[in-house]
Formats: sequence, structure tokens, C-alpha cells
Amino acid sequence: MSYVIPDDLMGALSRARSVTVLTGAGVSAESGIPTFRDALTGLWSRYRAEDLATPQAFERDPQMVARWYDERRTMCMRCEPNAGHRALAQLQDHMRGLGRELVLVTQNVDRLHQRAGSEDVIELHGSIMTWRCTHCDHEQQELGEPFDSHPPRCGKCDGIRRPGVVWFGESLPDDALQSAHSASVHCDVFLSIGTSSQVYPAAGLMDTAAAQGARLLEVNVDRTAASDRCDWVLCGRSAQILPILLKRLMATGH
Ligand code: BV8
Ligand code: ZN
Repeated sequence: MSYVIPDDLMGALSRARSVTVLTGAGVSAESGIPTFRDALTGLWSRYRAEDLATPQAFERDPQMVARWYDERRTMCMRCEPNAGHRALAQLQDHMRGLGRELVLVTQNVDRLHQRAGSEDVIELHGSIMTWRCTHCDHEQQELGEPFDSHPPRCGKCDGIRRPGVVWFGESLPDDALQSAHSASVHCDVFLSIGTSSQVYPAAGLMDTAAAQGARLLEVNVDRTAASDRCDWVLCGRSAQILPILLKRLMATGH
């Protein structure tokens, strides 16, 4: 199915000195990673994400929460970046080659943007591959098999380790939030891709961009809470639309 990209959107992108992209779980859906809202299937279906992704849930039942994150971690590792991730990495490369900027901000914790080649990715909600000791803060990337016990213990002090993600009710990493805010303040075009725009402060970045005059594009299979605030809404799969957008932009030479 050929996709019609509005000419004024192409014009705005080809003139943009700086583009900021915010991605959500929808970008990884076509890699086989259930979106955040759909992540609770099977034995997890009786829980709400907000009830598992909190410090209180981990406090209450560290074994169950650690198992859920370990299952998601090993699933993410089995998945591959899709054409949408790759198109964003190529778009960043293309813009940098022209002395322009594309800053990629993600809410996702799966590291697929980095595996697709995107650089300097701003991870607002941390990474499911990083696990941190709750006692001595020792942090380690976990890229191997499932843990043999849950929650995993710290190799240094035997403390309980947690996933290095930002839970509901926890503040985002200062540096990530500052960089994402600055990228939203300075961009000419802001792309919101594959996110339901329900989780703050991430969902507020679009408004920060709009407040300084940036044009807004949303790419999503459904309309969202943010659709009415956008200049353009492309309704469809990011793995299909982003490569078309990239191809059109490369063809203009800008
Ligand atoms: C904070 C990591 C300051 C974990 C995540 C009460 C107390 C405390 C805070 C709050 C409160 N009430 C509200 C808040 C604020 C809260 C919040 O926003 N809550 C929401 C539910 C209203 N935010 C916070 O708590 C944040 N911290 O505010 O700190 C503070 C501190 C103390 C006290 C007060 C304030 C922390 C938020 C971070 C939470 N952690 N992830 C984990 O992954 O397990 S958020 C989680 O949701 C994921 O990271 C996910 O990325 C993110 C957003 O969801 P989406 O990415 O949008 O995914 P979703 O499934 O929703 O949507 C997918 C979209 O894709 C859909 O629109 C779908 O149509 C589309 N799609 C599907 N397929 C495709 C597609 N699009 C294109 N192509 C496709 N193929
Ligand atoms: Zn420790």
C-alpha cells in the first residue's frame, strides 16, 4: 500500500535544522514486543501495568516483579529491530551528514533503537537490560539467559537487584529529562511515534516543542490523546510509514 505523505510535511522536514523524535512502545510492536498496555498477557493478564511497574509492587513481591521484568528482558533480546527503528537510524545519519540534527528520545526500555544504529539515544525510562543493586547501587548490563533465581542478587554485597527502569511514581533521570527538554525546545519539527501520549513527563515534550513553534507529526495506528494537537497525523504502522518518509526525504536531497 503506497502512502501519501503531505507535501507541506515534506517541506517542513526538508527545511528543518533540528528534528526531535519521541518514540513509545508502538515502534517496537512490529519487532514482536507487546506494547506496554498489551504487555500483560497470559499469566500476567490479571495485572495492570501500573500495578506491576511501581516501587510498591517490587517492595510487596520482588520475586514476581523481577520475574516479569526478566521475562520481558529475555524476550527483548530475542527480538530484532524493525524497519521503523532502522529508518530512524538512517534518518539521523542522513541529517547529520547535512550538518543538521535528529535527537531520538525514547520511552522504550528495549534498546532496539541502539541495536538499529541510532546514536545518543535519550532513554527517558531507563533500560530493561540494566539491573541495579538496591543496597549498594552496583549496576550491570544483563544480556544473558534468564536469571536462575528472582530477584537476582548482587555479586558484590548479595543485595536484591532491580531492573534499571523508571517505575510509576519515580522521577526520570535528570540528565535524560534535561536533554529531552532541550531537544524539544530547539527543534523545528517534533515527531511522536508509536506512543499513546498518556505517560508524563514524556507526553508533555510535544507541548514544549509546540510552545516554541515546532510543527508536530504523529505516527500511530490509532488516534491518541495528542492527535488533535498535531499538525499532521499519519495513521498506520511505524515500520511501514517511517521507511516511506525516509525515502521521500532522501529523494529531495535534503
Ligand atoms: C514522574 C518503564 C515525578 C517501566 C514506564 C501518581 C503518582 C506519581 C506519578 C503520577 C501519578 N499519577 C500520574 C503520575 C505521573 C505518571 C504518569 O504519567 N502516569 C500515567 C499512567 C497517567 N508518571 C510517572 O510516574 C513518571 N514519573 O512523574 O515522576 C513524580 C515522582 C513522584 C511523585 C509524583 C511525580 C514515571 C513514568 C515512567 C513509568 N515507566 N516504563 C516498564 O517499561 O515496565 S512507562 C511505560 O509507558 C513504558 O515505558 C511505555 O513506553 C510508556 C508509555 O506507553 P507507550 O510507550 O505510549 O505505550 P502504550 O502501550 O501506552 O501505547 C503504544 C502506542 O503505540 C499506542 O498508541 C498504539 O496505538 C501504538 N501502536 C501500536 N502498534 C503500533 C503503534 N503505532 C505505530 N505503529 C505500530 N505498529
Ligand atoms: Zn550490592
